[in-house]
Amino acid sequence: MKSTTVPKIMLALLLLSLLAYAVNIQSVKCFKAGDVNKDGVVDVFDFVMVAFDFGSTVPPGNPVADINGDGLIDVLDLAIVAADFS
Ligand SMILES: [Ca+2]
Ligand SMILES: [Ca+2]
Repeated sequence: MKSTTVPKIMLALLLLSLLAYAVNIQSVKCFKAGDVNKDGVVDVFDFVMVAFDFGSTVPPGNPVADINGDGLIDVLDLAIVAADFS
């Protein structure tokens, strides 16, 4: 009966693949709460998205503009954008 062993090169490739996967996981973008449009930066466009529906309830306002999730798009949501502004 022939014994089957995994060549060391295969183990090395497996370890390299796992390492590359782990590095890739760590490079996933973490969006700040104020990044309303999820483009990776908190800037004037995020302010505009909140300002556009300012004073609205959700719905009909855009739910992503209600950053704190209280059902009202107001100064508290703008404050979150301002706090995260880059
Ligand atoms: Ca943004
Ligand atoms: Ca809100």
